[in-house]
Amino acid sequence: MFTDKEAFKVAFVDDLVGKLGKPLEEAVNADVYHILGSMVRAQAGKNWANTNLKYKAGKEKQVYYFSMEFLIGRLLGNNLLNMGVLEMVRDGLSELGFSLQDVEEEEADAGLGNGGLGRLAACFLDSLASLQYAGHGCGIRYKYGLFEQKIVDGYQVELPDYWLQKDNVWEVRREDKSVEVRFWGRVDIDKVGEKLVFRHKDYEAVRAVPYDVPIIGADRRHVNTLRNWSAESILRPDKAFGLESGTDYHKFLEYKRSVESISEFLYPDDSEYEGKLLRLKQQYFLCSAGLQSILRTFGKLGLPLSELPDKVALHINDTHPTLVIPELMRILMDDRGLEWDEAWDITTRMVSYTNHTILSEALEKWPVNMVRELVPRVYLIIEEINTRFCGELLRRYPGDHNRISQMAIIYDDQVRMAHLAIVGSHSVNGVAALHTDILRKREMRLFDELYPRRFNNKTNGITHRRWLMHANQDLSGLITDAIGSRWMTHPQEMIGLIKYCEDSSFQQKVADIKRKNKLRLAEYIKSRHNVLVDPDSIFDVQVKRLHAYKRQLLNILHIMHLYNQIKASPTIDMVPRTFIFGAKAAPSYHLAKRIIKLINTVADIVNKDSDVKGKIRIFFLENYSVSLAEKIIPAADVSEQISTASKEASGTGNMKFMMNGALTIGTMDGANVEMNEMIGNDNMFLFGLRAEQVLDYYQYGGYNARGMYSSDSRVKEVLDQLITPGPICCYHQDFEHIFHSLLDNNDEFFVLKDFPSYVETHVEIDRAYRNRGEWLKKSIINIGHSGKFSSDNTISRYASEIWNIRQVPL
Ligand code: B1H
Repeated sequence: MFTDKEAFKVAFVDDLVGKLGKPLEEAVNADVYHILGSMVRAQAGKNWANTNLKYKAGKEKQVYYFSMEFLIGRLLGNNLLNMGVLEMVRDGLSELGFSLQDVEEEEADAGLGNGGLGRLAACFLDSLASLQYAGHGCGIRYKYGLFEQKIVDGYQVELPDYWLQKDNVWEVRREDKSVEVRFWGRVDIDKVGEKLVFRHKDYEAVRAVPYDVPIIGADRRHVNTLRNWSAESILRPDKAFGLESGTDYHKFLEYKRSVESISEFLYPDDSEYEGKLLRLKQQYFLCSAGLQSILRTFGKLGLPLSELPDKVALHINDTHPTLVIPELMRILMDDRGLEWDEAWDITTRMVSYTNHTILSEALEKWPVNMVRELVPRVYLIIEEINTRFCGELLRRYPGDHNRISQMAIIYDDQVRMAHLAIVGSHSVNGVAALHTDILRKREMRLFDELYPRRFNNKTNGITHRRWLMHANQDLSGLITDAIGSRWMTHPQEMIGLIKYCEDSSFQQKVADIKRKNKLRLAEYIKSRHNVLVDPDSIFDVQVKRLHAYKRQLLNILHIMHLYNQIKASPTIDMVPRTFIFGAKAAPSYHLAKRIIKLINTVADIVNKDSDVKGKIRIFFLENYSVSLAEKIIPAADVSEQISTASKEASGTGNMKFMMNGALTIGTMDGANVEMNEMIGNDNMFLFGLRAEQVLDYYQYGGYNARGMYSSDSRVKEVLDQLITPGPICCYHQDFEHIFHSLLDNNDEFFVLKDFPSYVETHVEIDRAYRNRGEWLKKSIINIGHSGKFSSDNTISRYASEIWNIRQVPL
């Protein structure tokens, strides 16, 4: 049905009329989405079944990527792209009177993730399938994704994201693949002969039902699986609760409600963690259900358990699925009868772990009591792992109790999940060179000393299919015109663009595409804010989760300073700028919410002020999400990557902007450092403290924020505006909190310290933008080097250096 345009049109109309029972003329975009999506699903279905047969027949080693988040966004456009029929379908639909772009808007944006960590998992799935690897996702089918953000009177308001209310054509419920997950209860220990036998009694059973989503690779033949688990009550609760007698109906309802809450919603924390029981329940639910299903698949191969590590790799995306380790031990020992040593050898050879942050508030530590009560048998295994590990340490470092307490898995009545993950795996990777370096030399130094070969770096990546080929189709076409189409499968070949960086006709084409993308975004902004944005202004963009370390505050304080300058001398010469923000704050993160309010307050004042004469405009675009990112990023001129050095493990937005030709203003943090290695100081705008300096300040002290306030009149002016009655601080004490975080708490993230160099660097940007040829040259150099950040590249390295899997041609 996708062989050619005419065949497609016939099949499409036929399907639509047949399934919906209405003539084509009456079809609305939602109908078209449903029919087209179902056709794609059906087509992919055949390849899906085929792929699975092939993997099974070849007994191929498979990798399972366990993640609490998969921020996949919309699938229709990307599936059409990967199937190689995007243009054909677009033309076909247009001949039938529909716009594919409008149809794509009908799809719910699957927001089952917070930010970078979840989006990385989604990019990895795309690369795994596109590179023909047998690699699948293992996640949770949250009924509610990350909240929908509304801005009301400048404040963030959160609404539930009931994404399933919209038509979801992709997932398949697989009732027959359900498994049971057990919580609570107690463990009876018996001795049978020499052997201890552990029996989990009086547990509460939960049914885990998988919903499978096909992940279509770019050769369309490879279709892997994202298996998302949903929690339901077990099928015969009447038996479990003695309902025959009719007395326990309330108990049953209570049970059902509590079970369903497990996959009810995604925790809205990013780079932070909440020690809530329900979150721990979610984690164990994912680990146990995932493992049971993986072992069932392995069982069909008829191989001995000793071959498990040759056939299956398990990857944990941060520590959130660390319970995979003790849960696999439990299954291997209690259900399959292996001895500890053999089970441990198998487990550690199978599991690998990615660390995504060194922020201490994000390091998971679960209270011992909570773990022991919720999953009693698993807790006993964690305790045993800890005992054996500490024994090993004691033999290696006799008498060094200080070291041992620093490294222990259980300490101070808490289970340190990162320690469990390091000890129970064969590979620990950071997500950018600088981040891995800090892990090895500082945060995890003692572990690196103990296991020097375990730590390694895998710099993050992004799929160039979604972020360039789909989001920026014109640029993608231009690249192909210039260097041919091989870059689509070998993104590093984008480097061939460099030879055009000074070619003025190529530069002009790049500029025209950027302008077109800016006009498109301007239209979107007009539809939301009813303001016409000047497409010839510099689009200066910061979109990412709101967090103090990401320093949206530095950005808005700088804008306040610019505004002060304009008010002081209204004829000041500057290239007009449009500052664009998009950011969700965790609902309980008060400081972050104040910063949103500040951005909106400043925006209100500046956008209305006639003195400004369009020199600066500020827009906070609400509900930042994957689909909104796809509209914003191709239109950006300047990419703000301004985290406090050492704090942003990698960042991936930085890569998306680079790939779309924006120039970065950034600190030497995360993957910015590697970007700088590729393109040099001439092609990006660096500023601020280096990571070493920041870490030294933390270690040895010596920074005085008040000093900055009293010595720099620009700093003093903007900070005073936060708390003295005037246009910004007109009522409430909205911004006192911000003021105090900077001065009384000595500016933990060095906003004031980096302010002067940030201001200067923006002046440089203004200067550089005026030289169109030079700017476009830099832009092309950025695009040309960005192929190195394709997640295809990242995934190849995970595959060969961590998972030991090979490509499976079909
Ligand atoms: C990242 C998280 C994270 N690091 C806890 N850590 C969460 C931690 O719900 N929680 O409890 C959720 C997310 N997310 C990000 O990962 C880093 O900050 C980015 O720098 C990095 O690019 C991204 C992908 O590696």
